[in-house]
Amino acid sequence: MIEIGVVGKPSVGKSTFFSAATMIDVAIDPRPFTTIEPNTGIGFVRVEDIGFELGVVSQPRNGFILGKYRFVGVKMIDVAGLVPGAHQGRGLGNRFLNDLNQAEGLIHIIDMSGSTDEEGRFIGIGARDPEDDIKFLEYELDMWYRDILERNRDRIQREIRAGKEPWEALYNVFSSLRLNRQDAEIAMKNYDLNSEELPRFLRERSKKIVIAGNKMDVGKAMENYDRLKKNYDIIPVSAEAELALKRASKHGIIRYIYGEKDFEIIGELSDQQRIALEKIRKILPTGVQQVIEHLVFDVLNYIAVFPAGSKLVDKQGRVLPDCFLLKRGSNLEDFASAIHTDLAKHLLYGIDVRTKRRLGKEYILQHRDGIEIVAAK
Ligand SMILES: Nc1nc2c(ncn2[C@@H]2O[C@H](COP(=O)(O)OP(=O)(O)OP(=O)(O)O)[C@@H](O)[C@H]2O)c(=O)[nH]1
Ligand SMILES: [Mg+2]
Repeated sequence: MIEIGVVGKPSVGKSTFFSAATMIDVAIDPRPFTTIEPNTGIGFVRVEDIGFELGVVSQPRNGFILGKYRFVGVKMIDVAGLVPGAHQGRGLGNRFLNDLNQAEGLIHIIDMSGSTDEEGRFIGIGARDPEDDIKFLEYELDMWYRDILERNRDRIQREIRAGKEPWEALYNVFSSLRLNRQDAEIAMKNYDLNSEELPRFLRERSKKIVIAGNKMDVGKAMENYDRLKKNYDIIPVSAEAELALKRASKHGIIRYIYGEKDFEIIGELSDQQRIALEKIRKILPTGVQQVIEHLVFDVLNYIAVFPAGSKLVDKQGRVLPDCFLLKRGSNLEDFASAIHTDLAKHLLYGIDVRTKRRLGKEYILQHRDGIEIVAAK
Protein backbone atom coordinates (compact mmCIF):
# COMPACT_ATOMS: atom_id res chain seq x y z
CA MET A 1 0.00 0.00 0.00
CA ILE A 2 1.16 3.55 -0.76
CA GLU A 3 2.47 5.31 2.36
CA ILE A 4 2.05 9.02 3.01
CA GLY A 5 3.59 10.99 5.88
CA VAL A 6 1.99 14.02 7.50
CA VAL A 7 4.66 16.53 8.56
CA GLY A 8 5.00 20.11 9.80
CA LYS A 9 5.92 22.21 12.80
CA PRO A 10 3.93 21.67 16.04
CA SER A 11 0.27 22.75 16.33
CA VAL A 12 -0.40 23.26 12.62
CA GLY A 13 -3.12 20.61 12.59
CA LYS A 14 -1.28 17.44 11.48
CA SER A 15 -3.26 15.21 13.81
CA THR A 16 -6.51 17.00 12.93
CA PHE A 17 -5.79 16.36 9.25
CA PHE A 18 -4.86 12.73 9.99
CA SER A 19 -8.01 12.20 12.03
CA ALA A 20 -10.22 13.80 9.37
CA ALA A 21 -8.62 11.61 6.69
CA THR A 22 -8.64 8.31 8.57
CA MET A 23 -11.64 8.74 10.89
CA ILE A 24 -9.43 7.60 13.76
CA ASP A 25 -9.67 9.54 17.03
CA VAL A 26 -6.27 10.85 18.10
CA ALA A 27 -5.02 13.51 20.52
CA ILE A 28 -5.59 17.04 19.15
CA ASP A 29 -4.63 20.06 21.23
CA PRO A 30 -3.44 23.67 20.77
CA ARG A 31 -0.44 22.89 23.00
CA PRO A 32 2.72 22.12 20.93
CA PHE A 33 4.12 18.56 20.90
CA THR A 34 0.78 16.90 21.53
CA THR A 35 1.81 14.01 19.30
CA ILE A 36 4.94 12.14 20.38
CA GLU A 37 4.43 8.57 19.18
CA PRO A 38 3.31 8.35 15.53
CA ASN A 39 -0.33 7.66 14.61
CA THR A 40 -0.89 5.34 11.67
CA GLY A 41 -4.09 4.60 9.79
CA ILE A 42 -5.77 4.35 6.43
CA GLY A 43 -6.80 7.44 4.47
CA PHE A 44 -8.49 7.36 1.08
CA VAL A 45 -8.37 8.65 -2.46
CA ARG A 46 -11.52 8.91 -4.54
CA VAL A 47 -11.87 7.11 -7.84
CA GLU A 48 -15.08 7.29 -9.86
CA ASP A 49 -16.33 3.73 -9.54
CA ILE A 50 -16.79 1.85 -12.82
CA GLY A 51 -19.66 -0.27 -11.48
CA PHE A 52 -22.27 2.39 -12.30
CA GLU A 53 -21.15 2.54 -15.92
CA LEU A 54 -21.29 -1.24 -16.18
CA GLY A 55 -24.71 -1.51 -14.57
CA VAL A 56 -23.62 -3.30 -11.38
CA VAL A 57 -23.27 -2.35 -7.72
CA SER A 58 -19.67 -2.77 -6.60
CA GLN A 59 -18.83 -4.52 -3.33
CA PRO A 60 -15.38 -3.29 -2.30
CA ARG A 61 -13.34 -5.71 -0.18
CA ASN A 62 -11.37 -2.75 1.20
CA GLY A 63 -12.45 0.86 1.28
CA PHE A 64 -16.06 1.84 0.54
CA ILE A 65 -18.45 3.41 -1.94
CA LEU A 66 -19.95 6.84 -1.29
CA GLY A 67 -21.88 8.68 -3.99
CA LYS A 68 -20.33 7.83 -7.34
CA TYR A 69 -16.92 7.26 -5.79
CA ARG A 70 -14.92 4.33 -4.58
CA PHE A 71 -12.65 5.33 -1.70
CA VAL A 72 -9.36 3.46 -2.08
CA GLY A 73 -7.01 3.15 0.90
CA VAL A 74 -3.56 4.64 1.37
CA LYS A 75 -1.51 4.33 4.56
CA MET A 76 -1.06 7.56 6.49
CA ILE A 77 1.40 8.37 9.27
CA ASP A 78 1.06 11.38 11.55
CA VAL A 79 4.31 12.23 13.34
CA ALA A 80 5.50 14.66 16.01
CA GLY A 81 6.10 18.32 15.15
CA LEU A 82 9.45 19.35 13.67
CA VAL A 83 11.11 22.61 14.77
CA PRO A 84 14.08 24.59 13.36
CA GLY A 85 17.31 22.98 14.54
CA ALA A 86 15.65 19.57 14.99
CA HIS A 87 18.67 17.90 13.36
CA GLN A 88 20.76 19.32 16.21
CA GLY A 89 18.38 17.87 18.73
CA ARG A 90 15.99 20.79 19.28
CA GLY A 91 12.36 20.02 20.13
CA LEU A 92 11.91 16.27 19.80
CA GLY A 93 14.87 16.09 17.38
CA ASN A 94 14.45 14.50 13.97
CA ARG A 95 14.99 10.83 14.73
CA PHE A 96 11.25 10.22 14.71
CA LEU A 97 11.35 10.98 10.99
CA ASN A 98 12.66 7.43 10.59
CA ASP A 99 9.02 6.40 10.97
CA LEU A 100 8.58 7.99 7.54
CA ASN A 101 11.31 5.93 5.81
CA GLN A 102 8.77 4.01 3.79
CA ALA A 103 6.68 7.07 2.93
CA GLU A 104 6.68 7.83 -0.77
CA GLY A 105 5.17 11.27 -0.39
CA LEU A 106 4.66 13.83 2.34
CA ILE A 107 1.83 16.19 3.12
CA HIS A 108 3.34 19.29 4.64
CA ILE A 109 0.78 21.00 6.83
CA ILE A 110 1.35 24.73 7.37
CA ASP A 111 -0.63 27.22 9.45
CA MET A 112 -2.02 29.49 6.74
CA SER A 113 -3.49 31.85 9.33
CA GLY A 114 0.02 32.65 10.51
CA SER A 115 -0.98 32.51 14.17
CA THR A 116 1.70 30.21 15.56
CA ASP A 117 5.44 30.75 15.91
CA GLU A 118 8.17 28.37 14.75
CA GLU A 119 7.55 26.08 17.71
CA GLY A 120 3.77 26.12 17.43
CA ARG A 121 3.01 28.62 20.20
CA PHE A 122 0.02 30.92 19.62
CA ILE A 123 1.22 34.46 18.85
CA GLY A 124 -1.92 36.12 17.42
CA ILE A 125 -3.59 35.78 14.03
CA GLY A 126 -1.39 36.90 11.13
CA ALA A 127 1.72 37.41 13.27
CA ARG A 128 3.85 34.98 11.26
CA ASP A 129 4.50 34.58 7.55
CA PRO A 130 3.59 30.96 6.70
CA GLU A 131 6.24 31.00 3.96
CA ASP A 132 8.85 30.71 6.72
CA ASP A 133 7.28 27.38 7.75
CA ILE A 134 7.80 25.98 4.27
CA LYS A 135 11.47 26.82 4.04
CA PHE A 136 12.67 25.59 7.41
CA LEU A 137 10.83 22.31 7.18
CA GLU A 138 12.36 21.37 3.84
CA TYR A 139 15.76 22.29 5.26
CA GLU A 140 15.25 20.01 8.28
CA LEU A 141 14.23 17.14 5.99
CA ASP A 142 17.42 17.70 3.99
CA MET A 143 19.44 17.58 7.21
CA TRP A 144 17.79 14.27 8.07
CA TYR A 145 19.03 12.88 4.74
CA ARG A 146 22.45 14.45 5.25
CA ASP A 147 22.82 12.65 8.61
CA ILE A 148 21.88 9.33 7.03
CA LEU A 149 24.39 9.89 4.24
CA GLU A 150 27.10 10.75 6.74
CA ARG A 151 26.43 7.68 8.84
CA ASN A 152 26.65 5.48 5.75
CA ARG A 153 29.35 7.17 3.69
CA ASP A 154 32.09 4.71 4.75
CA ARG A 155 29.89 1.76 3.90
CA ILE A 156 29.06 3.20 0.47
CA GLN A 157 32.74 3.88 -0.27
CA ARG A 158 33.72 0.41 0.88
CA GLU A 159 31.17 -1.18 -1.44
CA ILE A 160 32.42 0.91 -4.36
CA ARG A 161 36.02 -0.13 -3.65
CA ALA A 162 34.88 -3.75 -3.56
CA GLY A 163 33.59 -3.35 -7.12
CA LYS A 164 29.95 -2.33 -6.78
CA GLU A 165 28.63 0.30 -9.19
CA PRO A 166 28.46 3.65 -7.32
CA TRP A 167 24.73 4.00 -7.92
CA GLU A 168 24.15 0.52 -6.53
CA ALA A 169 26.13 1.26 -3.37
CA LEU A 170 24.04 4.42 -2.89
CA TYR A 171 20.84 2.56 -3.71
CA ASN A 172 21.60 -0.12 -1.10
CA VAL A 173 21.40 2.55 1.60
CA PHE A 174 18.64 4.79 0.28
CA SER A 175 16.22 2.25 -1.19
CA SER A 176 14.88 1.85 2.35
CA LEU A 177 13.87 5.52 2.08
CA ARG A 178 12.11 4.84 -1.22
CA LEU A 179 14.82 6.10 -3.56
CA ASN A 180 14.48 4.26 -6.88
CA ARG A 181 17.31 2.87 -9.04
CA GLN A 182 16.98 5.47 -11.72
CA ASP A 183 17.29 8.36 -9.28
CA ALA A 184 20.27 6.67 -7.61
CA GLU A 185 21.94 6.57 -11.03
CA ILE A 186 21.17 10.23 -11.74
CA ALA A 187 22.49 11.15 -8.29
CA MET A 188 25.84 9.45 -8.79
CA LYS A 189 26.22 10.88 -12.29
CA ASN A 190 25.66 14.43 -11.13
CA TYR A 191 27.01 14.58 -7.59
CA ASP A 192 30.06 13.60 -5.64
CA LEU A 193 29.38 11.63 -2.42
CA ASN A 194 30.65 14.65 -0.46
CA SER A 195 28.56 17.17 -2.35
CA GLU A 196 26.46 19.40 -0.12
CA GLU A 197 23.64 19.29 -2.63
CA LEU A 198 23.36 15.51 -2.71
CA PRO A 199 21.13 15.16 0.41
CA ARG A 200 18.58 17.62 -0.99
CA PHE A 201 18.53 15.85 -4.34
CA LEU A 202 17.94 12.47 -2.68
CA ARG A 203 15.24 13.85 -0.42
CA GLU A 204 13.40 15.62 -3.24
CA ARG A 205 13.35 12.48 -5.34
CA SER A 206 12.27 10.07 -2.62
CA LYS A 207 9.89 12.23 -0.55
CA LYS A 208 7.69 14.27 -2.87
CA ILE A 209 5.80 17.00 -1.03
CA VAL A 210 2.40 18.65 -1.35
CA ILE A 211 1.67 21.62 0.92
CA ALA A 212 -1.63 21.81 2.77
CA GLY A 213 -2.36 25.42 3.74
CA ASN A 214 -4.39 24.62 6.85
CA LYS A 215 -6.67 26.76 9.08
CA MET A 216 -8.22 28.45 6.04
CA ASP A 217 -11.27 29.15 8.20
CA VAL A 218 -9.28 31.71 10.24
CA GLY A 219 -8.92 35.39 9.23
CA LYS A 220 -5.74 36.35 7.35
CA ALA A 221 -5.46 32.84 5.86
CA MET A 222 -7.02 33.80 2.51
CA GLU A 223 -4.71 36.78 2.19
CA ASN A 224 -1.67 34.59 2.83
CA TYR A 225 -2.92 31.94 0.44
CA ASP A 226 -3.44 34.41 -2.42
CA ARG A 227 0.12 35.61 -1.99
CA LEU A 228 1.83 32.22 -1.60
CA LYS A 229 -0.04 30.21 -4.22
CA LYS A 230 1.88 32.05 -6.94
CA ASN A 231 5.15 30.44 -5.89
CA TYR A 232 4.16 27.18 -4.21
CA ASP A 233 2.03 24.13 -4.90
CA ILE A 234 -0.42 24.74 -2.04
CA ILE A 235 -3.94 23.45 -1.52
CA PRO A 236 -6.18 25.41 0.86
CA VAL A 237 -7.47 23.24 3.70
CA SER A 238 -9.54 23.34 6.83
CA ALA A 239 -8.85 20.06 8.56
CA GLU A 240 -11.05 21.08 11.46
CA ALA A 241 -14.01 21.64 9.13
CA GLU A 242 -13.52 18.22 7.50
CA LEU A 243 -13.35 16.56 10.92
CA ALA A 244 -16.56 18.33 12.00
CA LEU A 245 -18.37 17.22 8.82
CA LYS A 246 -17.23 13.62 9.18
CA ARG A 247 -18.45 13.55 12.77
CA ALA A 248 -21.79 15.15 11.87
CA SER A 249 -22.15 12.63 9.07
CA LYS A 250 -21.35 9.73 11.39
CA HIS A 251 -24.06 10.92 13.79
CA GLY A 252 -26.63 11.10 11.00
CA ILE A 253 -26.94 14.90 11.18
CA ILE A 254 -25.80 15.54 7.63
CA ARG A 255 -25.35 13.66 4.36
CA TYR A 256 -21.85 14.41 3.14
CA ILE A 257 -19.90 12.78 0.35
CA TYR A 258 -16.34 13.32 1.54
CA GLY A 259 -14.51 15.84 -0.58
CA GLU A 260 -17.61 17.36 -2.22
CA LYS A 261 -18.47 21.06 -2.29
CA ASP A 262 -21.71 20.69 -0.35
CA PHE A 263 -23.64 18.64 2.22
CA GLU A 264 -27.25 18.20 3.16
CA ILE A 265 -28.73 18.57 6.64
CA ILE A 266 -30.86 15.51 7.42
CA GLY A 267 -31.00 15.34 11.23
CA GLU A 268 -32.12 17.35 14.23
CA LEU A 269 -29.68 20.00 15.34
CA SER A 270 -29.37 22.91 17.73
CA ASP A 271 -29.13 26.53 16.56
CA GLN A 272 -25.48 26.51 17.55
CA GLN A 273 -24.76 23.42 15.46
CA ARG A 274 -26.61 24.93 12.52
CA ILE A 275 -24.59 28.14 12.69
CA ALA A 276 -21.34 26.14 12.86
CA LEU A 277 -22.33 24.00 9.87
CA GLU A 278 -23.41 27.00 7.77
CA LYS A 279 -20.05 28.62 8.48
CA ILE A 280 -18.31 25.49 7.20
CA ARG A 281 -20.51 25.38 4.10
CA LYS A 282 -19.00 28.70 2.97
CA ILE A 283 -15.46 27.29 2.79
CA LEU A 284 -16.14 23.97 1.04
CA PRO A 285 -14.45 21.88 -0.21
CA THR A 286 -12.37 21.46 2.95
CA GLY A 287 -9.35 20.41 0.91
CA VAL A 288 -8.48 17.24 2.84
CA GLN A 289 -9.44 14.88 0.00
CA GLN A 290 -7.94 17.28 -2.57
CA VAL A 291 -4.52 17.27 -0.90
CA ILE A 292 -4.29 13.49 -0.68
CA GLU A 293 -5.50 13.03 -4.25
CA HIS A 294 -3.21 15.71 -5.66
CA LEU A 295 -0.26 13.93 -4.05
CA VAL A 296 -1.23 10.42 -5.14
CA PHE A 297 -2.50 11.09 -8.66
CA ASP A 298 -0.70 14.22 -9.86
CA VAL A 299 2.59 14.22 -7.98
CA LEU A 300 3.29 10.52 -7.36
CA ASN A 301 1.64 9.63 -10.65
CA TYR A 302 -0.64 6.79 -9.68
CA ILE A 303 -3.67 5.59 -11.63
CA ALA A 304 -6.47 3.27 -10.48
CA VAL A 305 -7.23 0.01 -12.26
CA PHE A 306 -10.09 -2.43 -11.52
CA PRO A 307 -9.51 -6.17 -11.92
CA ALA A 308 -12.72 -7.73 -13.17
CA GLY A 309 -13.21 -11.47 -13.24
CA SER A 310 -15.55 -12.86 -15.87
CA LYS A 311 -19.05 -11.34 -15.36
CA LEU A 312 -17.37 -8.78 -13.05
CA VAL A 313 -17.40 -11.05 -9.97
CA ASP A 314 -14.62 -12.87 -8.12
CA LYS A 315 -14.72 -16.54 -7.11
CA GLN A 316 -16.75 -15.73 -3.99
CA GLY A 317 -19.33 -13.86 -6.05
CA ARG A 318 -18.25 -10.36 -4.96
CA VAL A 319 -18.82 -7.64 -7.55
CA LEU A 320 -15.69 -5.68 -8.54
CA PRO A 321 -14.11 -6.21 -5.11
CA ASP A 322 -10.74 -4.62 -5.84
CA CYS A 323 -9.19 -1.46 -7.17
CA PHE A 324 -5.40 -1.22 -7.52
CA LEU A 325 -3.26 1.88 -7.51
CA LEU A 326 -0.39 1.50 -9.99
CA LYS A 327 2.21 3.88 -11.37
CA ARG A 328 1.22 5.62 -14.59
CA GLY A 329 2.98 3.84 -17.44
CA SER A 330 2.50 0.34 -15.97
CA ASN A 331 1.46 -2.35 -18.44
CA LEU A 332 -0.85 -5.34 -18.29
CA GLU A 333 1.95 -7.58 -17.05
CA ASP A 334 2.65 -5.20 -14.13
CA PHE A 335 -1.06 -5.28 -13.32
CA ALA A 336 -1.10 -9.09 -13.29
CA SER A 337 1.90 -9.23 -10.95
CA ALA A 338 0.31 -6.66 -8.64
CA ILE A 339 -2.61 -9.08 -8.29
CA HIS A 340 -0.48 -12.20 -7.90
CA THR A 341 3.03 -13.17 -9.06
CA ASP A 342 1.71 -16.50 -10.36
CA LEU A 343 -0.85 -14.70 -12.46
CA ALA A 344 1.88 -12.71 -14.23
CA LYS A 345 3.77 -15.94 -14.97
CA HIS A 346 0.78 -17.52 -16.70
CA LEU A 347 -0.66 -14.35 -18.21
CA LEU A 348 -2.09 -14.77 -21.73
CA TYR A 349 -3.96 -11.51 -22.39
CA GLY A 350 -6.48 -9.11 -20.91
CA ILE A 351 -10.03 -8.14 -21.86
CA ASP A 352 -11.26 -4.55 -21.55
CA VAL A 353 -14.59 -4.92 -19.73
CA ARG A 354 -16.12 -1.92 -21.51
CA THR A 355 -15.21 -2.69 -25.12
CA LYS A 356 -14.51 -6.47 -24.78
CA ARG A 357 -11.34 -5.83 -26.77
CA ARG A 358 -8.32 -8.06 -26.22
CA LEU A 359 -5.30 -6.37 -24.63
CA GLY A 360 -1.72 -7.64 -25.03
CA LYS A 361 0.83 -7.96 -22.23
CA GLU A 362 2.44 -4.68 -23.24
CA TYR A 363 -0.83 -2.74 -23.11
CA ILE A 364 -0.31 0.49 -21.12
CA LEU A 365 -2.94 0.81 -18.42
CA GLN A 366 -5.22 3.84 -18.29
CA HIS A 367 -6.87 5.42 -15.25
CA ARG A 368 -10.16 3.63 -14.41
CA ASP A 369 -9.55 0.72 -16.74
CA GLY A 370 -11.57 -2.39 -15.89
CA ILE A 371 -9.72 -5.48 -17.05
CA GLU A 372 -10.31 -9.20 -16.93
CA ILE A 373 -7.02 -11.08 -16.83
CA VAL A 374 -6.89 -14.33 -18.77
CA ALA A 375 -4.13 -16.72 -17.72
CA ALA A 376 -3.15 -20.28 -18.71
CA LYS A 377 -4.43 -22.89 -16.24
N1 LIG B 1 -9.20 27.04 13.07
C1 LIG B 1 -8.63 25.87 12.81
N2 LIG B 1 -7.96 25.22 13.78
C2 LIG B 1 -7.41 24.03 13.46
C3 LIG B 1 -7.51 23.45 12.16
N3 LIG B 1 -6.86 22.26 12.18
C4 LIG B 1 -6.39 22.11 13.44
N4 LIG B 1 -6.70 23.17 14.22
C5 LIG B 1 -6.40 23.36 15.66
O1 LIG B 1 -5.00 23.49 15.81
C6 LIG B 1 -4.59 22.94 17.08
C7 LIG B 1 -3.47 21.92 16.87
O2 LIG B 1 -4.00 20.81 16.18
P1 LIG B 1 -3.26 19.39 16.13
O3 LIG B 1 -3.95 18.58 15.11
O4 LIG B 1 -3.12 18.80 17.50
O5 LIG B 1 -1.83 19.87 15.61
P2 LIG B 1 -0.49 19.01 15.34
O6 LIG B 1 0.16 19.62 14.17
O7 LIG B 1 -0.80 17.55 15.29
O8 LIG B 1 0.34 19.38 16.66
P3 LIG B 1 1.53 18.54 17.38
O9 LIG B 1 1.13 17.10 17.51
O10 LIG B 1 1.66 19.21 18.71
O11 LIG B 1 2.75 18.74 16.53
C8 LIG B 1 -5.83 22.33 17.70
O12 LIG B 1 -6.35 23.26 18.62
C9 LIG B 1 -6.77 22.17 16.51
O13 LIG B 1 -8.13 22.22 16.88
C10 LIG B 1 -8.23 24.16 11.17
O14 LIG B 1 -8.40 23.73 10.03
N5 LIG B 1 -8.77 25.36 11.56
MG1 LIG C 1 -0.22 16.00 16.45
